[in-house]
Amino acid sequence: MRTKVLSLVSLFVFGAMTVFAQSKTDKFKVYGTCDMCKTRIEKAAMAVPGVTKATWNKDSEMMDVVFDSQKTNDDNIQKAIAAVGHDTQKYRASDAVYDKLPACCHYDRAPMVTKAATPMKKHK
Ligand SMILES: [Cu+2]
Repeated sequence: MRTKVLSLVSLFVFGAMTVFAQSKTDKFKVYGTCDMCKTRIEKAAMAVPGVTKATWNKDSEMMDVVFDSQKTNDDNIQKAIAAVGHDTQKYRASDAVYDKLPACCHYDRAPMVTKAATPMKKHK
């Protein structure tokens, strides 16, 4: 009887661990401005197979995602978002796609891609 209970417990623990291992939560920066951006960004993220939840915060420009780590990863999601015109923490949208966004959606692009981001040493 005792071993039966133990094996049931271990089976349950193992099962729970597997579920937790698959469902991964991540947070990263996505550049955007308005509610239209929010819809576009979330739609792009949700279209990635394995993504179960995608929420973009307009004020903080932070993206919260929940996904199955066996089906996809952080990079795939960020690439999908960049593909619809929004720069992310790791990936830059192509200029052609960015230019086609409605005017209200033209966010300030990441500092690293502007001309102002010249290395400090050159000023000395
Ligand atoms: Cu917008």
